[in-house]
Amino acid sequence: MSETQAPWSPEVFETKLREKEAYYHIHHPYQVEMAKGHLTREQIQGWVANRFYYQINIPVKDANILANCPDRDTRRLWIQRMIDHDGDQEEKGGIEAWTRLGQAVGIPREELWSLKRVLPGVRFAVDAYVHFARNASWQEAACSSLTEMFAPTIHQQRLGGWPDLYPWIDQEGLAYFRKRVSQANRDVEHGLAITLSHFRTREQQDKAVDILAFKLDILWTMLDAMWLAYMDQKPPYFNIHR
Ligand code: AHQ
Repeated sequence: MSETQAPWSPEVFETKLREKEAYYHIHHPYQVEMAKGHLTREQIQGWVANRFYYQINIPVKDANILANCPDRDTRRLWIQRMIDHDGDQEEKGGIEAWTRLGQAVGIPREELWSLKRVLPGVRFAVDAYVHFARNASWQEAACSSLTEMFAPTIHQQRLGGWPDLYPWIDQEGLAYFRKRVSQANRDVEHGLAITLSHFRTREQQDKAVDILAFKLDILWTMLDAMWLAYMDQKPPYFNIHR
């Protein structure tokens, strides 16, 4: 049907993308309970250890986008995302900051990096994101990063809430969220420009909205796996006694 419909204007297209905020993982019960200060130390640690797998795969995802992108001007901008996470000579980077967050919630560096706590459901969701970025066009993969349109709010929610809600967490560990607010806004500006200019026909625009929904599924599914394991106390094979 959409192939015969007139394309949305850029303004309407952006609105359609932003309307997907309703499905953002800030609304997942795990994040809702976190924002209320209801999580135990184990539930916070489980979230930090599992999100670490997402964080270390973001630069791998972005490297796949760069590898697929023949446009130098795009690459010159996109490569900054890898540096933001991997660091460079000046900055230690976001992966190091997340390691600091791990230590702040009581997970030693070696344990976090061992990935021992990463749940199968989280691993599959994150790997699906990396595989998508590897196999999709660089423009489709850029579009999938636009869940970050909604990220500044969730970072600010943690920065504003955790000091009072989780006073046992060393606030040094929150540096990652502080840095991410401005980085996310800059990334979204570039990702949105690519998306609004690349997806022209109504059919392509519908596809872009579906790609964003796919990425929202990835974020939601990660938290589903964590809910089962850390809230319901039903980690994989919990009922198998050998
Ligand atoms: O810390 C996050 C981050 O670096 C990124 C990169 C971006 C992408 O390329 O998909 N998405 C993203 C996100 C980060 N943090 C998440 C959070 O809840 O802390 C949000 C997530 C996103 O919205 O996709």
